[in-house]
Amino acid sequence: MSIESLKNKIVLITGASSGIGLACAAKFAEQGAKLIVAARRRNRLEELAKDLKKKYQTNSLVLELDVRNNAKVEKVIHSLPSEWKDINVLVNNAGLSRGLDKVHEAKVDDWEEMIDTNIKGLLYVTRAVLPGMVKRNSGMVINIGSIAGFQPYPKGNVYSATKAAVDSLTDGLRMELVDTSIRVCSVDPGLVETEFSLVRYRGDAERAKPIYQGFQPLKPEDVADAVVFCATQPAHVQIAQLVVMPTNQASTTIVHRKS
Ligand code: NDP
Ligand code: 8X3
Repeated sequence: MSIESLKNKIVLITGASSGIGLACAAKFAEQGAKLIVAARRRNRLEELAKDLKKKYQTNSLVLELDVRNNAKVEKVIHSLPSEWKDINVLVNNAGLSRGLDKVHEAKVDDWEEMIDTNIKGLLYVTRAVLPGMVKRNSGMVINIGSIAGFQPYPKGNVYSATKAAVDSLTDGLRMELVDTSIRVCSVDPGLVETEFSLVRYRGDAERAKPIYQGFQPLKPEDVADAVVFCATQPAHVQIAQLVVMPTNQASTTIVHRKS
């Protein structure tokens, strides 16, 4: 069965300034896709676009975008230049965790940020992009969930709930679009070494570092390979959910560390 080519396909990746999103941008570029890279840190995106141009002759469009701002999301998506309008693949990757606290001790602002980014931000971007896909009866939505979405862990309760919402929204969307050619999938990773923990602990590297020590965590490129795998299946094949974990991780709370 021949794989679906990504050559000249337009791929929008949110959270492309770091980690999994950045690795996805590179893998899609390698396959010949045209990239719309979105995040808040414009300088990083511009750096990425320059790199991809040099390595793969990729054309990229940089979107400085906070996915929590629905008015801005609508504005930038609806005013894309005509040659970038027909998005073929949307990778909803932008997301974060804040804090590691029991519900009765946590900061409400941390919850607001996670819920606003991981759930509402994903919905805003999807709401803006999906009508075009439906109109063309073509496209793919790939949501980055987490194993935390089906295996909540203590103190990561609210983050896990946001990722459960991502999986639920993914399933619901697939049902709503069953009479179309649009495919909807989630890629749900275990521990991936990115800036994720640094963000969770607000820049405290001493707390973040041990999370990825004593075993081999996933690299962002491993997850990007899974995302590209979903996006390159033949048109009649829909990978509904792909769970990717490090070999020495069995669940959110069971990680075998050597030291
Ligand atoms: P990083 O912190 O390395 O990357 C997160 C990305 O999300 C950054 O590009 C950041 O860009 C972007 N982002 C955050 N908030 C916003 C916002 N409001 N608007 C736009 N972009 C935003 O972490 P990861 O690469 O690990 O995280 C990517 C996704 O993978 C997340 O959804 C995370 O929940 C998920 N995940 C991560 C795992 C891990 O172990 N690392 C495991 C399972 C899932 P900027 O700050 O420039 O806006
Ligand atoms: C991120 C993985 O286990 O750190 O989704 O929450 S975990």
